[in-house]
Amino acid sequence: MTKRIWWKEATVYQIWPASYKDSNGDGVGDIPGIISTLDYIKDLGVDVIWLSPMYESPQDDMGYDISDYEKVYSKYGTLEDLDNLIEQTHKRGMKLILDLVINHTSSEHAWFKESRSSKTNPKRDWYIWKPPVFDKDGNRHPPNNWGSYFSGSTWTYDELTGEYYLHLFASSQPDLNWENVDTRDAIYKSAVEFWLKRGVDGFRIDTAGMYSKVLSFENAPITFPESEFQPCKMFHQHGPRIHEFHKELYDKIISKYDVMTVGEVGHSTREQSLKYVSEEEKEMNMMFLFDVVEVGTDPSDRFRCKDFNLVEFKKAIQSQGEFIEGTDAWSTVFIENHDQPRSISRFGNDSPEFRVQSGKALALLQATLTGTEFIYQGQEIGMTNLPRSWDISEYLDINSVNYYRHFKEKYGKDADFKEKSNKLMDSINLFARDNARSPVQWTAGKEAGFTTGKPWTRVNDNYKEINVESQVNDKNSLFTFWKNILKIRKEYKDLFIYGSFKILDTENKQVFTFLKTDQNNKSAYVAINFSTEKAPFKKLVDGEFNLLYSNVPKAEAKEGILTPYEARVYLLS
Ligand code: TEU
Repeated sequence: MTKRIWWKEATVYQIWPASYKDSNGDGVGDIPGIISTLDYIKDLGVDVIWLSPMYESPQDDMGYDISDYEKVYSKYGTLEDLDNLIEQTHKRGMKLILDLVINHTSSEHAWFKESRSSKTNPKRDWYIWKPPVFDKDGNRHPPNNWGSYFSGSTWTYDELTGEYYLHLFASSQPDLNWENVDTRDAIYKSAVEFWLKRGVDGFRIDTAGMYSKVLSFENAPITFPESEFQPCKMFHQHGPRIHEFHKELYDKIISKYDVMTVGEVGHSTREQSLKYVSEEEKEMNMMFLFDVVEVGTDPSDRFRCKDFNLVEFKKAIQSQGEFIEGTDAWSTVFIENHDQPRSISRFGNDSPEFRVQSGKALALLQATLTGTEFIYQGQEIGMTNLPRSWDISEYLDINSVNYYRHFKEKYGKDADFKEKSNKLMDSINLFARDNARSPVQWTAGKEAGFTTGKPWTRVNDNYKEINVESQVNDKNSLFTFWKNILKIRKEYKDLFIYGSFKILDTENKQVFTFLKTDQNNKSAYVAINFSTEKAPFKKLVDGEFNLLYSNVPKAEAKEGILTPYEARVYLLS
């Protein structure tokens, strides 16, 4: 039987501080703002809060570019505020985990400033430096053709010492050199131990598969012939020493505390996944895989999206969760985070007619799947993607901004640029990380009650219809549905949190039906209509069906029919 542990049963709520709640009117969310809402979070049924980076940072990548691991970004508050947040969270019986960003620092970090200062500086080797390559005409080029996640080369030339440094993300996010043991020890001490000693309960480990690079630094194969720079995952994802590094981090620091860790790994085979999260490997407790959130996208370029259908969605859920069956490993359940669009806009339907109902269907889906459940701020009230009518100037994320800039440089003079750009804006509107980053809609009042000042990024136009205030006391709201279904998940945890999962209608394009079964062979039957049309409801297994919960009142439910986005969970006996 799967071992019962607190972090397996926890419901985790992710807070992205800049857009959560502003307490002082400067337009940016802050820690006192978070503290003021802890009772709300507790009321939802949350056990653990994951706080996205709140460290000192120039904010080129919204805090995923850290200039000092031991300081709090001043707009978010002080170290005292953070200590207070830990205390207040604990007081309510919840836990707090932080984001651990250790693949790279900001170029403003003191370590990088030293490293770039000269070739002989003792910290030179703390980052990854390489000499330029010159062609036969004497033109300077980066050491190879690797393309960054944020467009352009992964290499930036530094005039001072005449070499390039590596950055898988923005040029202001230089990659740390994990090959150097002093670097690793400094990371463990400053980024990890410093916070564990202050009482945090664990970490979400950023880019957890990327620390070990293939040291040949050879050219990547050509994936996109029209581009100068190419996807280079095979040279930095699950690199040769990645497991040695994670084992060392666990062994030296993490194992000394009763904390939880969840690594952002993204893509891996079953075999690779188990190396990270099998309990006996002693690396991390669980991981985020992107099978589900990236269904229908090109994983090398999120803005080259394709259509996807329910069949692919089901298969993605299957592969993301199934690898733990029969092992001592653990998995996660999530469909939103700060890097993803809003789930109702992507997997449900955000039109006024179906928004709430499809939101409830997705909530029921998540709450009945195996693994630790993660919810992203605003998901509980059904926040949606940004309006398509907004133009590129409203998009502030470095990922979207750089992408559009490169696109314009390349195609800006084409006669059909307007058409091309419209098409790109369709996919930016669907996939941009900005969609998750608009301010949380607390009320129907000015700036959605997020701030009394001018918000740093624009509030979604639909805040009058979608906000916390109108939902907390409404028994039919999405918020109340979430609250109820999270309670049910806990009450029947053997089935929903720990149970095994079996899809019963893989090829059905309209309805998703699956079975959850616990260690005593008791089962739950889940059926969800993922369409805007009526669908037949079929009992695909034998047994007595006892309705446990649904997004349609029992009296209105029809025997053989599922209305649009109707979702039901039955106990079988
Ligand atoms: O993301 C890492 C990552 O691989 C992606 O989800 C990435 O954001 C996406 O592919 C870009 O198109 C993590 C953080 O979650 C993200 O917010 C940071 O920007 C990134 O690391 C760098 O620290």
